[in-house]
Amino acid sequence: MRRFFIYMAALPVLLFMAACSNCSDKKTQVQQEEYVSTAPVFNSDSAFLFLKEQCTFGPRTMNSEAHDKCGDYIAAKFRQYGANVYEQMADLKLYDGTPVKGRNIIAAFNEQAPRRIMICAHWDSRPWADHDEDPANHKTAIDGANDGASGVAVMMELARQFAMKMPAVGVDLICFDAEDCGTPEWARDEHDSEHTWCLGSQYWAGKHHVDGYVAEYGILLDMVGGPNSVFYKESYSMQMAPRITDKVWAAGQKIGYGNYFKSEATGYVTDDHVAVNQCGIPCTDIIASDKNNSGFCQTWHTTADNVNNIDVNVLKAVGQTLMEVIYVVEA
Ligand code: AHN
Ligand code: ZN
Repeated sequence: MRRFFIYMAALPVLLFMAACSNCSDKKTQVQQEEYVSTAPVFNSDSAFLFLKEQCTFGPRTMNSEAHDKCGDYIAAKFRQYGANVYEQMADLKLYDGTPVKGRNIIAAFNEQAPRRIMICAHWDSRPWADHDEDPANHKTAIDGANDGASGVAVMMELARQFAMKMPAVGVDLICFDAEDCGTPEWARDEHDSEHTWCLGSQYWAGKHHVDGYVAEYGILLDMVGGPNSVFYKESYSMQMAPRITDKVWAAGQKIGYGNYFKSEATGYVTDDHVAVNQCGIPCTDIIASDKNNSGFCQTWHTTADNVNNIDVNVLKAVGQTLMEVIYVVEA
């Protein structure tokens, strides 16, 4: 009788042990199928801090003090992380002929490397919230937390990562100026809008920061921090840089961000990658689109494009995908 009780008492323990070894078996099986990357971890909290710091200057509109100060901040950050920083000053003209001082900021890492790629984003913010639901805001400058600061913030976190571990491939992080001062909606009757966007990248395409500059390809980041972001394959990217687009999207999907990087196509977007492609460097555009909102995200060119409307998970998905491309795909 006593022995029976001992057996009974041991039974749950035995069952538990059996169940446990069973789970861990399953776990190892699953782990074997799951892809484990060797890329360092992209810190999206750090990227978010870089995003907030840019927005703290206020809207980085052309010819403003906030623009000057933020430009200095961007150049200083990249230098802090060991980049060789080039600055390109450009005399540009807005849609109505207003002269503005453009400043492209280029952070070069591992300049001796035999192969290099470029990652780019615009750093200026739109002077007019011409898509705001309140017409009273149509001439108010936007913070551009998503449209402007997000791409630069991801590049700054990449720079911080490069300082800790230099990748084998050379990388240039290019901050284009004057992307977002294209003809406002409220001036469209009197002014053409063609060629009024992406002024900094057009300037750079005509005159690189170093003579004879070459990169194998480029990746443009535009609005990579908005809530509910989905990145479809943009049509100019598919037309002019299909292999690069497929490579980046495949990397994102492989590391588990298939719900952000969708293989489906979307329309043509006039963006900084167009000029880059035209000067002979195939460049893809990672740009969030919202098919329910006639193109871009809800906060696009509104006063709601501020730090309160940023999703760090989106910064992470894009940043870690770039880490995969840089440290694994191009290793
Ligand atoms: C146009 O609306 C013509 N192009 C969109 C490019 C853009 C503006 N990206 C951010 N802001
Ligand atoms: Zn914009």
